[in-house]
Amino acid sequence: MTTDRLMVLDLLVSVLAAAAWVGAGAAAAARRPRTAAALMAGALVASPARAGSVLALAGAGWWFVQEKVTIALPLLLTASVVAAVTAGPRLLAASRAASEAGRDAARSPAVVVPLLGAGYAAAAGPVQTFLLGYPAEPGSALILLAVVAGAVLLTWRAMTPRVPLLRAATAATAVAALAGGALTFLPAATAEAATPVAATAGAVAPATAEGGHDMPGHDMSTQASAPVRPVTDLRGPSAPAPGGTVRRFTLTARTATVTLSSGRKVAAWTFDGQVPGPPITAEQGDLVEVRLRNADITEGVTLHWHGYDVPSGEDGVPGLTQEAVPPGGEFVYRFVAAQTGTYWYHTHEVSDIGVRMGLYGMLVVKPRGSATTGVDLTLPVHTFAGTTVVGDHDQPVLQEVAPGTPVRLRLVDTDNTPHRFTLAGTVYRLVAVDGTDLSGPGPLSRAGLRLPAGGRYDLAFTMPSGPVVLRVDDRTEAVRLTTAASGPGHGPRHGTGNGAGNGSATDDAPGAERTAGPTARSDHPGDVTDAEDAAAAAGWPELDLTRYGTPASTPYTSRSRFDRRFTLVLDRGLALGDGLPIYAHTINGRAYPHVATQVVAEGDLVRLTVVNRGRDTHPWHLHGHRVLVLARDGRAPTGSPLWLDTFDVRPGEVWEVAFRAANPGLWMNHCHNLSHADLGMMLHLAYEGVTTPFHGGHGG
Ligand SMILES: [Cu+2]
Repeated sequence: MTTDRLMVLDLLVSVLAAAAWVGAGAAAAARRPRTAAALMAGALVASPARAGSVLALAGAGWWFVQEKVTIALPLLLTASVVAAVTAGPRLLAASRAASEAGRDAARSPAVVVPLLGAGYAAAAGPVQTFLLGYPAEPGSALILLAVVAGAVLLTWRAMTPRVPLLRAATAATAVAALAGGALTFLPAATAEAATPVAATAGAVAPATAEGGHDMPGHDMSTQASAPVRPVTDLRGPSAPAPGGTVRRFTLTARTATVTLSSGRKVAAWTFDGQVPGPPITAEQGDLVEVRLRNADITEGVTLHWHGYDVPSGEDGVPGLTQEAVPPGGEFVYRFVAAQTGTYWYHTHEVSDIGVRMGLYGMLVVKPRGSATTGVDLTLPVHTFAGTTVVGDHDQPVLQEVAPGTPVRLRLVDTDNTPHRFTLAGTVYRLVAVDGTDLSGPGPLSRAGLRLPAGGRYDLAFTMPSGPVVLRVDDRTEAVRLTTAASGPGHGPRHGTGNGAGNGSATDDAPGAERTAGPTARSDHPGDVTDAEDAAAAAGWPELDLTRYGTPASTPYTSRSRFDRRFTLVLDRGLALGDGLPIYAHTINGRAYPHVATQVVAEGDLVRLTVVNRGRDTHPWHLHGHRVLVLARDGRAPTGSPLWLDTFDVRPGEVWEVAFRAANPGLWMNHCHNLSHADLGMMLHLAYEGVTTPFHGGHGG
């Protein structure tokens, strides 16, 4: 059983146990001893069963059961034994008696209070898991115990005025609650004062108490020797690499009404009045210079180059690497286009709203001197007011392509959630992920491709003699490629000009007019899929990227010696946000800006473990570095090495990734579901000695 299912099963068992105990107590109070006895029997099955489900879940890792093993399970089992011993015999006698006296005996405090008490104790488990999350700490555990004890005392007192040692018990409960409160809130209050500094100047003085076990490799002496550099000194060069040219762009952020392909108008925040913004294209080695201007985005705007490992001062994180550009202001970004492939840019100021409203565009870098042949479409998928839009198309992108033409489709997910793609009508290859070419990508057909939020997949194939259809989420037809002779695609050629990717389409290249050569259809007669059968495509199984392609050597592996190891346990729970307690998306029980900064030294080999014990998918995104996947759920990839900048950590999953700290600076490390990031799921990765002159309170 998967960890995710075990988590659900355990939750189900814990709720059943609580319901059975509370139900037994309620039935006894209602003078129904037989019902009460039956429910108690159920509770006595469910409670030990919970021990079994917790034990099974423990196999996935201590992170998944920490609060259950230390608090919830001991509490449940103890209360169950007490209830069975004290209420059990009385309840059995009462249910056998079947008389008025028996009914009255059932509702005595000696029966009802232990049964309800076991119910409160059982309910404390799921309440703790949902409200407090990982990790359980002594303070919150004391508060939880005090709440259970208080509820028991209240119930008891409500049933009879003669509760033994009521005053002493009440006092003990109050003391436990106060102690728990002090343990929980006093460190938080001091952290509040310390952390905004620690979060940014963490590079200078990172040895905060909350660093804890997350910084085992941290050594103050190495830090002292690192030269102090402000992040504003870590800027791009002013000249291209040898052979490259300077590519200058100006992007003006402004509100605009954008007309989609159907004629529908949407209010948007745009770069240059269009959504997506103008594509930025370059060849490897070029110097990209982008002048960002802000016309009227009152919240401010920046440019972050998603997946592109620019110098830290060009990374566009407001409050950390620059101030957000206000209306009337500007900022010039410069970087050498060192990485080839498919990337994107977006604002990082109030990015949850800004990106959703349209402040994003494509960044595509091709190898130097690579001849453009065939069809190359950049297809950013975005949701505007509930409608799936590809580029600026809310209708399928239609394009005629001559059979035999090489086709490349660059899929980009600019939303907060993953999208599932299917490509029907041809055999194809997934040639690149997050801009990096895969090793030995084999032919694919009848596959569902799940693209994480922020991620990119490049698909390549040779145009067959029939139509090819790309669908999103099994309902939206995104792209329909037809040959002049085939199918219903004889209409206007929406795919060119202002089409998907805003002109990234480069059809009608020399290769496009060739007559049919060997096609996938004749190469793989058994593999070709019917482009028209949308229902069949919806049933295609999801491609497991960790088993796709062929292995290749990597500069490090899971057996390498790591200089630093960090673990991020993702969950939900009450935590202190930016000043107020919120129901946060937490990292190790904390929310931004109170998550300990990860400190590294230049040259370190860093291992990052990301654990998701919540119910949401978290697309994890580290700025400034590609990470190599070492393992998912303990299993190393058996296919191509996977170099990613965004990886989906689904409920119950444990990802192990590694990177070389070779890009000094101050970096965001966060969930790319930007609404989760907004609710606390962010932290900083800081190189020793790098400082920021900005306030450091980046919130999105
Ligand atoms: Cu998330």
